[in-house]
Amino acid sequence: QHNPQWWGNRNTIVHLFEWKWADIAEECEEFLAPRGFAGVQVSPVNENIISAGRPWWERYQPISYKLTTRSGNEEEFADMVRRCNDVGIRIYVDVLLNHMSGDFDGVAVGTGGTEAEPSKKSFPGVPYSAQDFHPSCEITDWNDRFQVQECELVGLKDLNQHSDYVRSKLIEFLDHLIELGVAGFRVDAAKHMASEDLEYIYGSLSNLNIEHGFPHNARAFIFQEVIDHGHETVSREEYNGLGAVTEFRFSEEIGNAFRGNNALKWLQSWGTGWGFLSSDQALTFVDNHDNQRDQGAVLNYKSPKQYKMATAFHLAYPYGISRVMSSFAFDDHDTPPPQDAQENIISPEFGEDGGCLNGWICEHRWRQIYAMVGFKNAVRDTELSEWWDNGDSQISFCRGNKGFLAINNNRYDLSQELNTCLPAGEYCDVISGSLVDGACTGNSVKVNQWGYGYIHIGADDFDGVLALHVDAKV
Ligand code: AAO
Repeated sequence: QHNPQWWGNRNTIVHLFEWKWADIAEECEEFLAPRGFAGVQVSPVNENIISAGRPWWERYQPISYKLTTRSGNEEEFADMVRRCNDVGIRIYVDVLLNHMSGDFDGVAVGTGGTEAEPSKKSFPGVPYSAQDFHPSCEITDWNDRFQVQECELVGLKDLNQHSDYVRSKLIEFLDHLIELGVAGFRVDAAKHMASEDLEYIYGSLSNLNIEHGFPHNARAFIFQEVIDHGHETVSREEYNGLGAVTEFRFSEEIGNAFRGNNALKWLQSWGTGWGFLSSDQALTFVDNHDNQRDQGAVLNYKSPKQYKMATAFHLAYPYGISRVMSSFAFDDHDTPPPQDAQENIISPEFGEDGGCLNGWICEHRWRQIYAMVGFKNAVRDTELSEWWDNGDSQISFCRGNKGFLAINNNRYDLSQELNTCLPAGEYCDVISGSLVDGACTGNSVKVNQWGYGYIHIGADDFDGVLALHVDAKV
C-alpha cells in the first residue's frame, strides 16, 4: 500500500490543514488541478470533542465515527471527494486509529452532537466501552515498547487494536471513507500501535472505489506517522513494509541545512545516503502541522526566504513522496484556525496575486512553491545530473534535459556560467515570475547550444533560488 494512486504525471500532495470541505472542493477545481497538484491531505473527518477556545488539536480527540466536524458534514465531504477526483486530485484522510479523546469532566458533546463520557471510556456513538481500551497508564519512557504502544499518548484513551471488535469498527470506518472515494490515509500516531495489528487492519480494507476513477484492485495508499530520529525502541522499520512512513529525519535535516547549519554541498548525497528510508517508502516534508510549532531546526512560513529555498530543493531533488504544508497563521501551539465569533471556521480569501488573506497562509499558493510543483511534474522520470557546487552553499543540478535548479545560501552572489542541460533557447525563471503569453513576467535565462546559461542569484535577492524547465520555455 505504497502507491499514492496519483493521476497522470502529477507528484505532490498538499496538506490543507483545517480547511473546510466546501473550500477544498473549490480549491481542487480552481487552483490545485490547473497547477498540477496530485492530492490533498485533509484534517480528521470524524466527530471530535469540543475544547475551549477551539484549538486545532481538538480534532485529534475523536468521540465517534460520524463524519461531522468543523470542516463540514458527510454530504459536504462526499461532494468534495467526488469533485476533487473528477479533476484528478486525490484525497487522503488523517485517521485516528490509536485512540479516542482524553479526559473530560462529565458528559462531553461532540461536533456532531454525540455524547460521550471519556473519563469512563464510554463512547456510545461507536459504541466503545472500557473493555475496548488498554488499561490507563502514562508514557514516561519512550524506549519502553509496552508504554509507547499500550499506555495513553498525552492522556488519550488508548484503543486495543488487538480486539476483533475494535478492529471491526476501525475497518468499517475506513471502508466507509473508501466507499466515498478517498485514495488513502495518513495514520496518526502509528508508532503507538503494534505493527501486526495495523497489518491486519490495512489488509482487511476494501479496494479503492472504481466509480471514482481508480483502477480495479487498487489498494488504499497508507502513510504512517512514525517519528523516528533513530534513538527509540519502536522504529520506522517496523512499519515501512506496510505502507509509506513520514520521514522526520528529512524534515529536520533540510531545516538544518537551509538555516545555514550545514553547507548545501553535502546535499549531493541527499536521500538514502543520509540514512533516510528508500524513496518510495518515505513521505517527505519540510514541516508538518506539529513540528512547524516546535522551536528547533525545522523551517516554517515564518522564515520565508529559507523556507522557499528548502521547498524548491525538496521538490526538485528526485527523492521521496512529497507533501507541501499549507498553514494558518499561529502565535503559539494552541492558536485555533481562522474562525468567526460563533467559532465557525472561516473560508480563505484570496488577494490579487492569488495569495491568501484573513489568517490563512496558503504556502501552496506562493508562486515559488506552486511553480516547483509544476517543475516536479515537468521533470518526472528524469535522473539528477551535473551536480555543481562552490564547495559551500551554492549549488545547482539538472534533471535530465528537462529542468535545472540553482540555489545560493551563501552571503555573497552566485554569478557564473553553468550547465543547465537544457536545449538551447530562452527560459523563464519560474521562481521570480511565470511564462505568460509567450513572455516571462520575471527573470529569464538564455541557454546556448552547449546547454550553458549565465546564472545570477544575488546574496540579497528576494529569493535565493532559480528554476528553469521545459514547460516554461519562451
Ligand atoms: C492535547 C493537549 C494535551 C492533553 C491532550 C489530552 O495539548 O496537553 O494532554 O490534549 O487532553 C495533537 C496535539 C496535542 C493534543 C492532541 C490531542 O499535538 O497537543 O494534546 O492532539 O488533542 C508523539 C507521538 C506522535 C504525536 C506527537 C504529538 O508519537 O504520534 O506526540 N503526533 C500525532 C499528531 C498530533 C496529535 C496526536 C498525534 C494525537 O500529529 O497532532 O496531537 O492524536 C519524541 C517522540 C515522538 C513524540 C514527540 C512529542 O520526538 O519520538 O514519538 O511524538 O517526542 O512528544 C526531537 C527528538 C524526538 C522527539 C521530537 C519531538 O526531534 O529527537 O525524539 O524532537 O518533536
